[in-house]
Amino acid sequence: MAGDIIVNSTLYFWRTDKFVLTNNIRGAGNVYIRTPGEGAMIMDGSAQMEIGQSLEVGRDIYGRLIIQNGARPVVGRINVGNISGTTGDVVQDGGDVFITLEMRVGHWPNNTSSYLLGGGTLNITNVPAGVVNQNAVAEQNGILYIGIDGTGIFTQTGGVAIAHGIVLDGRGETADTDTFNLEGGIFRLGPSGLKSGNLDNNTTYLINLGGGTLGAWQSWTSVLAMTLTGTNGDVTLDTDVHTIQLSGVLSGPGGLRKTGSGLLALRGNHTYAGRTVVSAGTLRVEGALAGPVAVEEGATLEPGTGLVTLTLAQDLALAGNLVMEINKAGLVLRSDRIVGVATQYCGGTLQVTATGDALAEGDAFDLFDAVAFAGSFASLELPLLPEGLRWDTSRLTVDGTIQVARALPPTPPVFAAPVREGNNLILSGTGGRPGDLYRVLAADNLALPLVEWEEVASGRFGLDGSFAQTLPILAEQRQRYFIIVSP
Ligand SMILES: [Ca+2]
Ligand SMILES: [Ca+2]
Ligand SMILES: [Ca+2]
Repeated sequence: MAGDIIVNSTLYFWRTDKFVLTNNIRGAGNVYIRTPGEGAMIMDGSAQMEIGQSLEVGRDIYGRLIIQNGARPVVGRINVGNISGTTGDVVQDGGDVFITLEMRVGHWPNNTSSYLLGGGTLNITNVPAGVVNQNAVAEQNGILYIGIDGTGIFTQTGGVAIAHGIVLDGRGETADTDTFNLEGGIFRLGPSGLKSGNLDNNTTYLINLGGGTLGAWQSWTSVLAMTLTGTNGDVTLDTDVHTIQLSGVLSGPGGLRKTGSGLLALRGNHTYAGRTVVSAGTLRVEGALAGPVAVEEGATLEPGTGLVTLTLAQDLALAGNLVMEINKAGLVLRSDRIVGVATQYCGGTLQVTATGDALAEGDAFDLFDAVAFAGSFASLELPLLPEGLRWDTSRLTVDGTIQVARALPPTPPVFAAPVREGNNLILSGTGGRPGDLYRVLAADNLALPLVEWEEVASGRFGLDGSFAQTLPILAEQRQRYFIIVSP
């Protein structure tokens, strides 16, 4: 059959062979795919499909759809597995799929259906009014549903997907486990984030995160448990400029890498064994991490919001910014703390911010507990202290404490041995406060009161506290005394 097909009701494909779609299909209706046995519909761009309602893969009878480069279907929904006991499978190796309403994998009961995204793009373009409320209400637009009355398995090994959110285990327990496997490619989520049905109360789901990127085109949150599998590497969580907040337990043998300039906020006691690498932006943790943690140059780590103890179990390597808060309320001194560290490699910047009452001599804050410390912070940004006080950081990389101490008396500048060059006397020395003004005073009689000494030179101490002046030696002067004063 040749020519374009207009579908304003429902068109069934019922084939037992693998066949390429060669008729353009468009209209307001549905297309149902039935390909029992070894059959499959292949979309490779030979013809295109643009329909307003549902493309159902596995409708009443098993169905299989293969989407390849060149294909550009635009459909209201893709439903995989429809009518009780009917299974469907979609394999997308390439092409660009546009879903204008929503997508369901494992739609009807008694089926386990799948979608494998290996390449191309999957775009669920609809934007619901707000974060989806999946508490016994109908499915909503903009969402990838993995398991509704049936079971859904969505696996991504490549390509780019985008949706307002993913909802797993939409209507509760089914025979198999609703599963999202990320092993490659990029999946960007919007405000609905990652949810489970019945307001996150449904629990028969698995979120397996390996190599690949879970991103954000808007800020999103999830309370769901996730497994960091390490399959094809550690998962990348790319916040872009947004915030991703995860408060379900993250477990498994893998690790995670935080990229993007925004904020990744982790809450809870996470047990994943792999590394946590902060490559860009801010990682804020409230709770515990089991594996080693590294903060790369330009990236930021902060324990929680407010005064929080971050419990680690392995090494902490700091090369970026570490932001710690301290607080004084009456006699009570509290601070953010990082404890349980094996070896803490210090580098980059330690930034400490203070709230509460004014600090006083003797106030001490224990910021870190580590078995061993290595290196030192390149830069310390500590709270300003009242006049006459200073920070004693001598134990910072010994036992993790900083303490308020009395300011050291200023040390006076001192002259080096004078040098004669012809009829000039060169007076130089060290020990001044860098940048401060100084004056050199002179007198013939050491007993003269200082106020009567003659100013013979002035200047500013160098960045290293040094100074130097060349003074002419006058014939009538048999002996001459010099003193340097500042200012
Ligand atoms: Ca389920
Ligand atoms: Ca904090
Ligand atoms: Ca300590």
